Amino acid sequence: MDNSTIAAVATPGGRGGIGIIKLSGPRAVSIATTIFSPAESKLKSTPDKTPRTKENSRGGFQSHRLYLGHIIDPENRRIVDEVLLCVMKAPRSYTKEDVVEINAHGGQIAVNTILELVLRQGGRIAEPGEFTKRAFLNGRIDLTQAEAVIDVINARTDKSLQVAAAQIKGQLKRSVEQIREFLIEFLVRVEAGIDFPDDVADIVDAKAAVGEINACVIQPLKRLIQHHLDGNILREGLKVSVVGRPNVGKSSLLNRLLQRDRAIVTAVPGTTRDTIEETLNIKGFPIILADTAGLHDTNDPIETLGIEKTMENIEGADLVIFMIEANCSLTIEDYKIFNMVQSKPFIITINKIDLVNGKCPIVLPDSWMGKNSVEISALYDRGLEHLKEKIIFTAFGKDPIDVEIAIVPNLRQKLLMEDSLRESEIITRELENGTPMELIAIHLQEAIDSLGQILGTNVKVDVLKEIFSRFCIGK
Ligand SMILES: Nc1nc2c(ncn2[C@@H]2O[C@H](COP(=O)(O)OP(=O)(O)OP(=O)(O)O)[C@@H](O)[C@H]2O)c(=O)[nH]1
Ligand SMILES: [Mg+2]
Repeated sequence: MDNSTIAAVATPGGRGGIGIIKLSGPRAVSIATTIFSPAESKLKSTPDKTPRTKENSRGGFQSHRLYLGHIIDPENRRIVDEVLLCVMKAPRSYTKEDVVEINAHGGQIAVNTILELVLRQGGRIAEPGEFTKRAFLNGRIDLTQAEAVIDVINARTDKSLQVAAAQIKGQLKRSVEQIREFLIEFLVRVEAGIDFPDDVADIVDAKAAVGEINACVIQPLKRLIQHHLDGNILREGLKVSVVGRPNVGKSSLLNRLLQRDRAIVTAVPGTTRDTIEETLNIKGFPIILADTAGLHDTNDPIETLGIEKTMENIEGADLVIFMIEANCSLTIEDYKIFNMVQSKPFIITINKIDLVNGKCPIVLPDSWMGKNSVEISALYDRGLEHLKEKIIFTAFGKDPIDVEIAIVPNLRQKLLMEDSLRESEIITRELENGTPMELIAIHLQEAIDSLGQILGTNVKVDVLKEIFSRFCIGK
């Protein structure tokens, strides 16, 4: 176990009201004592209900209490900044180690100078995510909760945040633990069967075991894996591509949904050359909306490049908004684009409904009938609520993922669940075929290990490194 004392600036760079310097480790309090001069002359004299044992008044500081004072350079006694300092003593802290937080004024120079002083007194600069890594290594949180911390920091909308916050509370951890405990209990029975081969049929009832594994392992794992597919969109954002002929109003729609003039809009066909992506929040879901170059036959080399980008964007999209105009009959190009978007879920969006007094004269061909369609006016803000509902409905179905109860594994967790599921399915087949218990035990151990890696009980060092490298410094 690393015995160093780590330090970092926890607030983002630039000017701000406050900047926080965080320390964690065995020397955190003694470093604070060396560079902090309290406004009250005697730290110990401040009234406090906590019994004043040697332990909880270490360094003169009482735990979980804010002290006003100055950071002073011990070499020249120069005042660096007026600060509020808080000591959180082990184990009642984020990392379960002694933690000190210094709330300084938010200028970069003040914050960096204090960090430098801390480092000079024996602290070491923290790696990205190292505070959370210590919280994990010291057993305060499991790996699923540590990973949820990144999701909270990166949350794009309130729904994404709700899912991540539930995970920090340990919902995913509890589900995985429950499945794993069942498998461990079953392994104990299987091993007893190996030790007492004559009684194996009494110890392990193969038929009943198949049913139990199905109900307690296979079905719950399948549900969690499905949640990854549905819920990952909350983490990554739903990719929606707006495509159509030039001039149908794609950029106007982007601007209207964003409520600002992000893309250039003109009456000249072929205005948008490059794909423009922006993130917006539709009913709590993060949507990455791409406005694309209009699709048509052209010899213009710039437009051709733009059209190639549009095709790439369609390829990577989760959903396509296929836009046509209410005031023009369908063209051969519209038919071509219709065929092009067939591989994706799409919404036929008839724009410029204002130009036809709200009555769309376009008769959609039979083959287009029954497809999702909606009439809008991007210019006059008509039908957009309906379009938003269609986007959510098409992407998530009638019951969009219930964030109150959703447990959403990330990709790493999902892959390990798939490993465990595969092994569990092999086990049920082997039980049905009467395979010897020794072989079943091997697959059980594999299934248990994969779930253990999700929780972090037997995870490899390089995997940990990879997970925590995705954090920012100071967390
Ligand atoms: N009347 C009316 N005009 C619209 C509407 N939406 C867009 N327009 C007009 O249609 C023209 C083209 O709009 P854009 O948003 O630039 O169309 P686009 O599909 O992005 O066009 P390209 O970038 O060339 O592919 C502009 O003059 C817009 O003002 C609408 O709902 N009603
Ligand atoms: Mg455009």
